[in-house]
Amino acid sequence: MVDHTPSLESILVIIPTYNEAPNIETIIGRLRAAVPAAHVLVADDNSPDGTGAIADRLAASDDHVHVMHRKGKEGLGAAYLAGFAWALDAGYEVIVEMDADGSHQPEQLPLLLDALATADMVKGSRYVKGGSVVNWPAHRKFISRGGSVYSRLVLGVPVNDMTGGFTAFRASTLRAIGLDQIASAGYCFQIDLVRRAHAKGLVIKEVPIEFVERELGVSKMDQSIVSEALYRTTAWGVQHRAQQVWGLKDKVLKPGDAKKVASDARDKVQPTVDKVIHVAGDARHKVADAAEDAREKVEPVVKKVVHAAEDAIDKVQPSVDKVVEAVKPTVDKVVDHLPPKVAEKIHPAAPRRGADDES
Ligand SMILES: Nc1nc2c(ncn2[C@@H]2O[C@H](COP(=O)(O)OP(=O)(O)O)[C@@H](O)[C@H]2O)c(=O)[nH]1
Ligand SMILES: [Mg+2]
Repeated sequence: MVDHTPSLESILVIIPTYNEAPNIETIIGRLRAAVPAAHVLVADDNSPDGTGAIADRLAASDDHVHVMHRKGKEGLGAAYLAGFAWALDAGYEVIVEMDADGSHQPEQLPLLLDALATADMVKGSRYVKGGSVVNWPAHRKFISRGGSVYSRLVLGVPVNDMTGGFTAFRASTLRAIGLDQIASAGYCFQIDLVRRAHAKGLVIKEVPIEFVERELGVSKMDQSIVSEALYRTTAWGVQHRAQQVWGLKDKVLKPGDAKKVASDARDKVQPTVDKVIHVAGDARHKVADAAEDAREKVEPVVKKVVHAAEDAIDKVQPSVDKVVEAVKPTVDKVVDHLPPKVAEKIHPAAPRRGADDES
């Protein structure tokens, strides 16, 4: 699906924020230094700590910085969806997701952008060779790593860091994956994007990154975010497997394909049928020819027999006539002596005894 190289002059980095006042200025400064061409969109959910106001101040002095003020905390997924819509509308060719707290290092963004030249979507990955996590407590490592392995397995998607949020997309990728159907709010939003891109057959690459836990502010990760990721991923997994099974069934039984299967089968069978008809036709002609041959051969014999029989009859006839003439008087005499009814039956022409007497 990778079609053309996106312009690296047309990059928008979306930074979702909720209470990131201690981090927002630093991260934007680092990003502007690392990739000067990139534009930034801060998608702030009306942070009570004033993050939005800081972003506004930065935007006022830098035309590469933009701010989206959202009405309240609606989750990472909702903020990104609003950011994506804004980016596509503005015509950016490359759209990047990046956290505000410094966990995603702007200095590593060029690695993602380079890889995007031959991919539709590039994930900064903690779980490929060369990737790492710095300063994370054991339980966070466990949840993140476990979540990636679980979602990778149940969804059948060949990506190692499924929950990572440092990602670069081509605009075409976001358009292809059906953003309007995404309901995921928390971290499973990232899993959702990967599985959708994979389902569309898009090229997804991972590049190793070093993920550094935040030093300032607090994580917004909580139990409900983990639960949502778990139940949604499980539901998608079931759906994915079911689709695989139904897809298989469809391959065999799909009603729309019935005609095609039938016509394919007919095309395959037709030559054989033609051959059989041809052979049968040949055979019929051969039998007819053989019968004609036989008739031609037998006919003279039959004619000879008929002639012989006629000759025989001609030869016998005079003798038969003579015999008839010779026995006739005797027969007449016998008839004369028969009762008239019997005589008539045997020899209707015979003169009936007593007939003349009556007249
Ligand atoms: N707009 C918005 N941003 C959020 C929300 N929840 C988290 N974030 C941002 O998403 C990024 C990652 O969140 P963080 O709390 O650092 O998650 P962690 O790194 O997994 O602990 C940060 O930039 C947060 O400010 C939210 O509900 N709305
Ligand atoms: Mg963080």
